[in-house]
Amino acid sequence: MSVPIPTSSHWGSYEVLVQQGRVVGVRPDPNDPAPSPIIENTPDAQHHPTRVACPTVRRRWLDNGPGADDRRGAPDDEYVELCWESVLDVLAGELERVRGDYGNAAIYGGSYGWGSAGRFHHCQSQLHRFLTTLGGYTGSRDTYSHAAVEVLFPHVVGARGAHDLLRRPVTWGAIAEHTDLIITFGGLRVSNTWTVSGGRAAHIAEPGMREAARRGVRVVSISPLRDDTMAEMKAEWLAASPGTDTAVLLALMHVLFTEGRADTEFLERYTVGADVLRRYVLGESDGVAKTPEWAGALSGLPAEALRDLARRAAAGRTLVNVGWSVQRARYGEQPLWAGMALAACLGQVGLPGGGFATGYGSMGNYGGGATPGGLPTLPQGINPIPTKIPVARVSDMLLHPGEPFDFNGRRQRYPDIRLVYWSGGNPFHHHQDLTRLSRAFGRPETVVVHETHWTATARHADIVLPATTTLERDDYAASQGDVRLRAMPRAVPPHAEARDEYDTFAALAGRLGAELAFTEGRTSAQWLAHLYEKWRRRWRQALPNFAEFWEAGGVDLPGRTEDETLLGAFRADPDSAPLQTPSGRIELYSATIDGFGYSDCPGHPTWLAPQERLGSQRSQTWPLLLVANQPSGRLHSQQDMGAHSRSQKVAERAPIRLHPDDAAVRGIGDGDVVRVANDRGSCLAGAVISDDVRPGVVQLSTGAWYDPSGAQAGEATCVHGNPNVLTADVGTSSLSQGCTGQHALVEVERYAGEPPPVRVFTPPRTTTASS
Ligand SMILES: Nc1nc2c(c(=O)[nH]1)N[C@H]1C(S)=C(S)[C@@H](COP(=O)(O)OP(=O)(O)OC[C@H]3O[C@@H](n4cnc5c(=O)[nH]c(N)nc54)[C@H](O)[C@@H]3O)O[C@H]1N2
Ligand SMILES: Nc1nc2c(c(=O)[nH]1)N[C@H]1C(S)=C(S)[C@@H](COP(=O)(O)OP(=O)(O)OC[C@H]3O[C@@H](n4cnc5c(=O)[nH]c(N)nc54)[C@H](O)[C@@H]3O)O[C@H]1N2
Ligand SMILES: [Mo]
Repeated sequence: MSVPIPTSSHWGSYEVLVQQGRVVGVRPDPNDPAPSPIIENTPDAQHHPTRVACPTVRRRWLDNGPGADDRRGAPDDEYVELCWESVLDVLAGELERVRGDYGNAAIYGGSYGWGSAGRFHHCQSQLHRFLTTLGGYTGSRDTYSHAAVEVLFPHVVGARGAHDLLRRPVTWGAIAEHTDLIITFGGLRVSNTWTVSGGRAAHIAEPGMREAARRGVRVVSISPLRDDTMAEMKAEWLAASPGTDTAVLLALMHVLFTEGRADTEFLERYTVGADVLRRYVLGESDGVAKTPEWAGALSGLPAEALRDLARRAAAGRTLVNVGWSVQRARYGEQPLWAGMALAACLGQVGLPGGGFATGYGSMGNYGGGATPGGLPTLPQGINPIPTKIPVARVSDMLLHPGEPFDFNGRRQRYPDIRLVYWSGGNPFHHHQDLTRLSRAFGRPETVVVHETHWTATARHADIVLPATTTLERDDYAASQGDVRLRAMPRAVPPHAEARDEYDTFAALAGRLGAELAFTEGRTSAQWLAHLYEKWRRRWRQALPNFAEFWEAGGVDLPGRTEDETLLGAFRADPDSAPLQTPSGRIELYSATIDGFGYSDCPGHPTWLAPQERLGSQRSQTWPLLLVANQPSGRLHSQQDMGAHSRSQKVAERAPIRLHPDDAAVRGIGDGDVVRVANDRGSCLAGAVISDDVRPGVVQLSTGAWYDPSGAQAGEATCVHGNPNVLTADVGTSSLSQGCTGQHALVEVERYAGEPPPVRVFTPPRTTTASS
């Protein structure tokens, strides 16, 4: 008989079925109206042979001592298992050495990544708290998800407005009630709404979309993939060429301006720079009128469809949504800014169900209300080291210490990193141009990784410490905008010698004379109660105490808001509630940004032609545009060995979707193994032929575990299908320096001969210290 135990993950709350200390199955939470199939990955992942079993040190590092090493990540590298006490001694000594010789800024502790759900055991918070007690570390700022949103919008709508754009958009309920038309760039991808950082008590986006469709909300989906919007929404699909959204948006404005449909009263009262933008759109400032014909030639969309869309947008309540994928590309600031400009021209910013948004269909909590009161949170302390890099510039930092780079109006220099410490992220999943990243990871003297599994990042580390999974420890979970804080009781004992990171850091801090600063004298059980009670005291209303909360399995979150209108107060009275911009208005032209003098991010929304785009010079050599979007089978690279993720693989590899015409000219059939290549690298994938993909575009989602085992033999840079061997390691622009991983030009061909096996789901070669 198996016992059901409730748990929570980024992909939802559910129950694991436990038998004799093992997870044997899962069951959706009956209170979740739209559970995600990703939960089916958990049983296999929990007990997989790639779980890190013991504290482990790379043989070469053990033998040679710290130092740069180009062989980090070599598939035939050997690891030595040591006992916890020895490895902790070694690691404490190494931290001491690096701090002493180079100072704390030589430790890179940005440690970007999603880790797992759970408020206390959140691994990145644990690491940051630990490093802060030691005197600090070089950190990172912003996200891979939407750095361009984070950096651009404070200039356009002010800091508060930018925060609210991401955190307090109107709900799906308000859209169903008020919106006539959603124009969405990047679709409204249901599988993306299965996840939220921290997880959510119930999935609301899918039912929200259904209700909106039922109430007659029309959707125009501008996207290279038909199924970026679910069939029930009956969306009109405009299959624009990726990377041309800014041109499309400018053309929509061109129609509004030339046909007298732009809301000039709104532009006058609530914005600055509309005249500059208008002159640019009409071609008065640069000689190029941004007509629908002009945008049609770039995007492949019929000019008449754009004209018609602009007229319809002006005729009713229209919501312009720019998905995050659209800005995760070179010049990613532009479609965001142009999207806000279009919404301003329509005069609907600050009206319920109208205006601009960025995130519907990107994340499960977007449109699900807000929890402005906050959640129980482990304090990380204040990092005394001020150095921070834009998060996606990690390879540049490691390869070019001391060199200058531009970011948001400042010129900074990369720090000189000697020790890299990662816990709860997988840069060999998330970063671009993995061959270059691998070279960059060869530079530091020591790389430390805490992991549950032998990811490619763990295989680039000198010291690997085994971490427990969420199923092996007590915690509680909730996310921004969530409805309920849920208990996550331990379901199974820790795998082999895996430890909670809290205990690992406490033991390290003890060796470095900082134990009390790190633990404040509490055990993890005491921290759970302490953080909960501290949070509970902030509320005037009666909430259950910790013991009652744990016993009940959860508590509904107080202080939720659902009925706000984004930028509504500003619209009601822009003089008493101005935006925190220099003008107090929406900046359609920003003198600040213009003053930075960046050719890759000028002072108003501008069409800039990216290289990784159909029709570019580069596309003459690499004729297909690869869309590296989020995987529907899992979260990023997590649990790629699980049943649901595996069920999508084709011939063992990541599925790549191609249009029938593109497949036919290349002689590629359904199920074939193909080689996807450009001048940066190559990977093998399994072909799926589908006319849901726009001609000229191929889709290979991220997250197949990077497998370089066939690189030496010339089989491929990755034999498993990780698209980041193909993407370019370049920032969105000098303004935000965000991730541009969504697009890469490639060629695809049938793989001749017997394809090599995928070897990454076998753990690396490990010996014990005595052997
Ligand atoms: N080409 C391309 N690349 C992209 C994107 C794209 O669109 N295209 N999207 C980007 C985006 S938006 C993001 S957010 C990133 C995501 O990149 P990541 O967040 O780095 O990806 P994950 O696979 O979620 O990595 C989390 C890691 O944490 C580990 N982990 C889980 N629980 C624990 C724990 O308790 N302790 C420890 N120590 N480890 C734990 C997991 O095993 C996993 O390896 O990828 C980016 N990369
Ligand atoms: N199941 C699952 N859900 C996830 C994640 C996951 O790993 N798995 N990751 C989560 C994370 S961390 C994030 S940040 C969000 C990301 O959310 P998004 O960035 O919205 O997600 P993507 O799937 O990368 O992209 C959505 C769609 O945009 C379209 N697209 C790509 N390029 C262009 C373009 O140039 N123009 C237009 N108009 N459309 C384009 C693609 O067809 C793609 O399917 O997803 C979250 N949700
Ligand atoms: Mo993300």
